[in-house]
Amino acid sequence: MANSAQPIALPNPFAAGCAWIDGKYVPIGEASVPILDTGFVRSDLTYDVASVWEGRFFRLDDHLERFFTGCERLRLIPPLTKAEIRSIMVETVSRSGLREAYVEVIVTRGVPGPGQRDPRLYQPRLYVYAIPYVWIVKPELQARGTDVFVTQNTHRIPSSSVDPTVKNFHWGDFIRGMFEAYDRDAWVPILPDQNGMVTEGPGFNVFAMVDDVLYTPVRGVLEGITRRTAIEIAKDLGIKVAVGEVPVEDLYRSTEIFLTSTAGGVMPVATLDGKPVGNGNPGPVTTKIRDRYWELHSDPNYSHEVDYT
Ligand code: PDG
Repeated sequence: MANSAQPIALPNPFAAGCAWIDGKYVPIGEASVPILDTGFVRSDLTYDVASVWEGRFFRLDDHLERFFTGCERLRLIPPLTKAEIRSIMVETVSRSGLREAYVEVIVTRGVPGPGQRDPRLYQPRLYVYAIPYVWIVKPELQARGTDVFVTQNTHRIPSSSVDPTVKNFHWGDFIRGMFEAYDRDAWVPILPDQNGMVTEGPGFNVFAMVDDVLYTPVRGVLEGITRRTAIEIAKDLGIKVAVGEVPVEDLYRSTEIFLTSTAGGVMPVATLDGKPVGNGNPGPVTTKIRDRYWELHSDPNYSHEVDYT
């Protein structure tokens, strides 16, 4: 072959995603977990997910604060400082080149030594990865609103067993709820607690407009960063917000319902248990909050630029 001095543009090995494990950055497809990690075999971990939109991290420090509070509640000591973890999260995105990313950080209790059973003795392990942005409800479906089912045979796991304010992988109730929803031709479930109060769904919080007040459950839920943003936006817009107990019956008389998550933003609901919510289209309050939510992604008070160089 002829000798050529032409530089060849190699494809970025991190383009599909970049992970940080054991001090090294690896392509997402090569990232793996030791099989004895108690995060995997015991769900003994906490995690958080932040997002990058148009090359900017959204409320990263709020995510990190929640993450560290979660670690403390589980008596998990992260192996690195908040500042170190923050820069690794940024670096995974920067290496991937992804302008729209889903960025997850996990701390597990670790890998027990041979015969060890005392979780106090394990070395906590850190995992970080960035992959392309994830939509719980795809934008095309958000435009018309999604279809939701309130589960009848699945309750949210009680808070006295698993603290929902600490982000966790105990998704048995959610996955069961998802199958219940699919069986009813719905896309996502909303899970009630054992007293018939609305909690949340697989990866999102729930809001409902009832008698011109915007309700969202106070207890039994993750205190979502998107939830917090939606509450701030609603208050700013002069909408009355009530963070309290929300009986499932109230969902059935609501004029608008939307779901909130880092993975998808503010997601309008078109039908509940097969019946239209309001007139069956995304409502005016939902639309205003959703538009403002995306606008804030370029606001320096809420977001900061990723350095991709
Ligand atoms: N409730 C639960 C149980 C969640 O897992 C999430 C977010 C939320 C509420 C909303 O919180 P926030 O607004 O801070 O995102 N979980 C999704 C995981 C998503 C998935 O399904 O992959 C997220 O962090 O994006």
